[in-house]
Amino acid sequence: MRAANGVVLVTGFEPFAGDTLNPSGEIARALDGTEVKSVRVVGRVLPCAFRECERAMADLLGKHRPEAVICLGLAGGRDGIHVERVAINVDDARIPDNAGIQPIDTPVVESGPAAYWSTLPLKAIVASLRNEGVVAVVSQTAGTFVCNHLFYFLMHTLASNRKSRAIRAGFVHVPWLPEQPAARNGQPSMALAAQIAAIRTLIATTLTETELRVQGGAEH
Ligand code: PCA
Repeated sequence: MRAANGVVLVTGFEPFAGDTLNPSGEIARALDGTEVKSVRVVGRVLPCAFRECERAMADLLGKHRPEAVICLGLAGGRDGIHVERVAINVDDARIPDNAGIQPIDTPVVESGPAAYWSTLPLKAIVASLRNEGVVAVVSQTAGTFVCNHLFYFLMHTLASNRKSRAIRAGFVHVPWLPEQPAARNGQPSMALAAQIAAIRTLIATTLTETELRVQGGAEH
């Protein structure tokens, strides 16, 4: 049985790299205050900055004590919903973050393990999305920018405390919105309403799927 007043935390990011829109933040905003499987969604938009997003995440974990955490980010150029398998212990930024910081070959956590697996039910999520006609895959890299940084920080924080180790958590990359310039120039995109519906399905699967398959296996 799940505790009453359960909360699932969904985060997205503010726009970055000169963009005016970030679908991940729009999804978090749209889902805030809604319910999925009788669990309340707390949706928040995080700063796209290495240090500030850590602080914001730590505050949210302490304040809401969520039973699951799903972080979202934009991966322009990717097709469909990409459920990330692994967070790696490196920051290697091609561009500065929104605070002007550009770490190169720097660990996310000094002396932390090389990587953490997502604890979301990856294959069940992909299956449930495909079942609804959504393009979805397990992705093997969340990159080395702010998204991977937040993902690694989240998993490290949860793993570091016995009480939070069982919390399901992971990262999901979403594509451009059709109205964004890159999409107008032919890159893959998905309408916001479809992205929101897909993330609702993903949350429902996370809350109901009890079996966690081996995370390190090859993709099929
Ligand atoms: N995408 C970037 C950072 C913020 C976002 O939405 C990334 O993939 O790292």
